[in-house]
Parts: sequence; structure tokens; C-alpha cells
Amino acid sequence: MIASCLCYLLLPAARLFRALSDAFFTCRKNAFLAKSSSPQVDGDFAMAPRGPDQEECEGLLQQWQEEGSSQALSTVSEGLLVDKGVAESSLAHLMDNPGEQDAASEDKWSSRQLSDLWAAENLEESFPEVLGEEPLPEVEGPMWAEVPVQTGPQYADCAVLPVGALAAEQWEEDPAVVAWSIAPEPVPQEEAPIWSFEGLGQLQPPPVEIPYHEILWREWEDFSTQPDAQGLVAGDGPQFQFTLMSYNILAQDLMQQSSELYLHCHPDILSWNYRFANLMQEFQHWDPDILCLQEVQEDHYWQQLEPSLRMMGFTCFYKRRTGCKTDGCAVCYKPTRFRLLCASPVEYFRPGLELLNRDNVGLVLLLQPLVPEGLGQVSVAPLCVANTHVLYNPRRGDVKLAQMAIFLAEVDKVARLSDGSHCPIILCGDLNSVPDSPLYNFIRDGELQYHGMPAWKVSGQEDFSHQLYQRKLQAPLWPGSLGITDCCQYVTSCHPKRSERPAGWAEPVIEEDISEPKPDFPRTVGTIQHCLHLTSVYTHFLPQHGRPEVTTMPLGLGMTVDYIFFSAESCKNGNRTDRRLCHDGTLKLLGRLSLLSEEILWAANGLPNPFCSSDHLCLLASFEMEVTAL
Ligand code: KL2
Repeated sequence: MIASCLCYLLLPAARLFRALSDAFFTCRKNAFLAKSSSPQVDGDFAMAPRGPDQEECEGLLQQWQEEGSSQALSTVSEGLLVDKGVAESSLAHLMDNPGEQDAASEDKWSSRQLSDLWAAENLEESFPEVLGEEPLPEVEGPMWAEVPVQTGPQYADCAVLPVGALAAEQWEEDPAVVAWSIAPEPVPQEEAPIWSFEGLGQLQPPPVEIPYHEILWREWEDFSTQPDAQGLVAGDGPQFQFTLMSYNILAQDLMQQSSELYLHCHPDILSWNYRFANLMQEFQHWDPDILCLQEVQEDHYWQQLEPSLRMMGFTCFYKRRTGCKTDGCAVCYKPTRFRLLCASPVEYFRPGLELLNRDNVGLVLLLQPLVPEGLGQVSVAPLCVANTHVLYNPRRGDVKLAQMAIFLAEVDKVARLSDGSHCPIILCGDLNSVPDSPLYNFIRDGELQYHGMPAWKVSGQEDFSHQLYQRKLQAPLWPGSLGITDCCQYVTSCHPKRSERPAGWAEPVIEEDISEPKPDFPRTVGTIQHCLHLTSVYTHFLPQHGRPEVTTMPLGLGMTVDYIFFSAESCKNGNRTDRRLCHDGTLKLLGRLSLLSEEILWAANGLPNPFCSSDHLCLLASFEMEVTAL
């Protein structure tokens, strides 16, 4: 009786809140889309429902797919591809096709960026056609160059080539590229970014021709001249430097299943072939030594990404999600810089456990840095690189924390040295949690008191309707049968025994058999911890703009959910009571690629746009590792 009364009261109230929240987001989206020059959004978006929670509704999604109601997007873009009525383009093409641009505009694009690209990969040649679903044949040269020839500007309403707006000299010295060399030179202070936030002033509907490349300028922030805790600057003594990129590249299947999130985009820029070419351009331009990707669709990985990245000199590992979603995580590294010691895929799915019934995954690699021969007899510690994509569902913070616990336990196992300390660690990926959320603070501070916390609070993803979700976190957060302590360590790893590390993927990877009964181990009351000492590459704030950094923009709402965390050391200042880390440890942060603000991205029609082909921005950081003489 009481239950049904509650149902009658609570359900309508919940629906009312949901409607209010939807109205709020529709308003935001309206404001956002009003700035869009894409013709297709007119009249469309106000009706666009918020997508069903796909993490929750596998069945619904399947039905949806079967009925073909979400196929509008794919039909449009595939249709274009098939009949070639509108040839595809790519960033390479928009920027680099000298045959189709007049000499003046080519001059304007004669940046170091372009010459890099041309010189590296023969982009002067017109691109052969991509073969859709067919496996790609063996080709000479990179596969991302295989984009059909563009017959004219295709983006009259979305991405007209903005050559007229460029000042050539601004591109002569690309500060990002200048600062990118392994022995970095200081970036001249007067090299200001070529966009200016002040210049944007009140956000106006953009002109028809949008200078995306100017708006979306990302500056290389160079910390290499700042002394570290020991007063040493980068380059003092022997060193091992490398760069790492983390990037959620937006799986095509997921995009098509949530097509209502991308109504602001011209369909052409959403086609996989267009996005693939752009993504490859980005990888090639920033040329990281380690590449951590999320939302990598399996067929795209095997047919295009892996072969292309292999040709770029990467060795790649991939872990697909469990269940029926088609994407997963990849970690690629340059074998000229690292040797693989161990590769460990991580599945969060645990049959029979409601808390862990989701299909997200991670991938942990242990890499041995290869020091250049000229450095003599020196050694560098192994580097643990961990990449994951945590559950999206904003309400299920309990699931996210449990997934994180498994991930941290795996990292602890892979990175633990015989004395119980850890080798340098980089933990990155899409954590679907915002800065200063309990999940974020747990990673940064190494401790979280969760007992009684509402599950929706854990990730801090902003959606009022989730606050009606009543689930509260109870101790213990995960059952003992998981074999993971409240310090996020495998129970078996707490014993000194170490297994042999396999040399490659084909070898069996160290797996914990959770079906075995685990020994009893003490549980804390409502607190979880980890001892990995991690700090974030990014500060989540743009001081020069007074605005938060953004790594993704669902429905025009900018937020940070992607991170690169790395091993650091505690502050020596005895007055500090919190656990935050403020010093570099054996990993010194040398620089990072700046992120953008929500306002800047609004001005470029959000994400994806013709120049950024994912709904996330890439994160990029440069590190130095201590090298010790033998
Ligand atoms: O936020 V993401 O996008 O890190 O870019 O991760 C998930 C979401 C991704 C994998 O599950 O799919 C997206 N509304 C919006 N986006 C969703 C939803 C949803 N209901 N479900 C999944 N995703």
C-alpha cells in the first residue's frame, strides 16, 4: 500500500524533474545550435529526445538498431559515399590539396604544419577511394591518405575552407611544433596563440566561413625549463624523454546509436572515412611515442587503425569491450623507444555480480624505455601505461568506483616492484567523471570515504535528474569474492610471490582467477584507498581565460572527463595535511598541449567539427624519466 502510494507520488515527480532537466538541456542546446550554421538542425533539435541510457538499455538499443530508426545518419553519409554525389573530404584535403586551391590560398597555408604533412606522407597526390567495409588491400603509404578526391568546397554551411581569414606569417612559426622537439627550445613568450578569447567577446553566431583552425588553436605549454624538486631542469644530465597522447576517438557505432547527440554536425564530417583521415592526421602531426585510444571500434582497428599505425612505426595492443558493444581500448607504442615487458587486458565484467555487470575494459602495458646508445651504461625504470574507458552512466557511481578498483589493482600488480614500491605509472583515459568529483579525488588523493554517498554524486556528471536516483554507496563497496582489498590491490598480490612476465601478447597474461575462494582479508569501514601516488597532467582550468578546460562537449555542455595521471611525489612541506602531490617524481612533466574552453568550442560548432573529428579533444603530454648510471 505504502509502496504503491510512493509510486504514485514519486514517479510523476521524477518525470517532472526529468522534464525540467530536459528543458534545461534543450535550452542549452538551442543556444549552442543557434550558433551552428549547419542547415540540418533547424526544427530538429527541439524535438530531439535525450537518448535512452544505452549503458542501461542494451535491449532497447538493439531493437532500435533493428528497426533502423537510428540509421538516418549512416544512410546519409554512406549514401554520399556510395554514389559519390558528394565526394568526401578530410582535414588533409581541406588543408592540403594544392591542386584544388589557388596559389594565394596555398601560400596562406604554407605553414610548418602543412609542409610536415606533405613531406611526410605524399599528400600532394590525390587520395584513392576508401573501400567502405571491405578489408583494405595492401597499399604503399598510409591508409589514412585514402580519401576520395574532393571536387569543391563541400562545407558551405559548416566548414568552408577559411583561407581568406589567415595571416600567413602567423603560421610560419608554429609554436606547438617548435616546442615539440625532444630537446625542447623555450617557446618565445611573444608567440601568443593566434586566437584570442577576448577577441571573441560576446558569443555571436559565427560567420559563414569559420576560421576553425584559428579558434581551435592549441598551445604547447612548455614546463621543461622549470626546475624540479631537486632543482634540476630538463636536459640536465642523461634523460629519457617521451610523449604520450590519450584520445577518445568516438566509435562510429556508438555515434550512430546516439545520433541525436550529433544533430549539430554536417553529416559529411561524421562519416568514418572523413574522421579516420583527420584522426590519423592528428596522430601524425603530434607524433606521440605512446598512444592510448578509447572507443576504438574493432573492425576499424583491424582494418584501418592498426595497419596505419603500424606503418607509422607503432606496435599496438587492443582490448575490445565484453558484450555486444563493438569498441574498446588500444595502447600503441613506438618499439624504437620502448620494449614490451607485459601486456594485461582488464575486463570489468564479472558474471553474477550486479555491481560489475557492465562491459567496460582497460589495458595495462609495462614498457621498458630504450635509452639511446650514446648515453653509455645507464638504466631506466620500466614504465607502466594504463588506459581505460570507464562506464558512462552518470547514476552508477558505484559501478565506476568498482571498475576503477579493478583497474588500479591491475596497475598495482603490473607496476609493483619487489620492494613494494611502484615503477613510474601513467594512468589515462576517459573516466566519465569530472574534476573534483569523488572518483577524481580518489585517484588524486589515494583515498575516498564513500559510505552513504549517493551513487550519482561519484562522477559529478552534471544532470539534475540523476539526483533522484536513490542508490547510496554501502560498505563494503565490492564483495570479498572479487579478491580486491579496500586498498585496491589483488589479495594474491599482497603476498610476495611474483609471476614471470610474458614477453608479448600471445603469451598468457597474468590473470587473477576470481572463481577460486579467496582468503579472508580485513575490510575498512566505508573507505577505499590506493597507494599509486598519482597527479594530473592537466589542472582543469585555463587561467588566462578564467574558464574550465574542456575535453568533451556532449550537447554543447563542455566538461573534462579525460585525463592523463602520472606518478608524482608528496610535497615535502610538513604543514600540508591533504594527500595531494605537488612534485614530479621519477616522471617529470615537460609539457602539455593546452585544452580549450567551452566558449571556444561553441564558436567552432562544438565537437565533432570539421577539424576535430571526435567528440573529445586529444590530451598530449611530454615526460622525462630519470636515468641512472650503472
Ligand atoms: O561520455 V563518452 O559517451 O566517454 O564520450 O562514453 C560513453 C558516452 C560511450 C560509451 O558508452 O557512449 C556514450 N547519452 C549520451 N552518451 C552516451 C549514452 C547516453 N545515454 N550512453 C552511452 N553514451
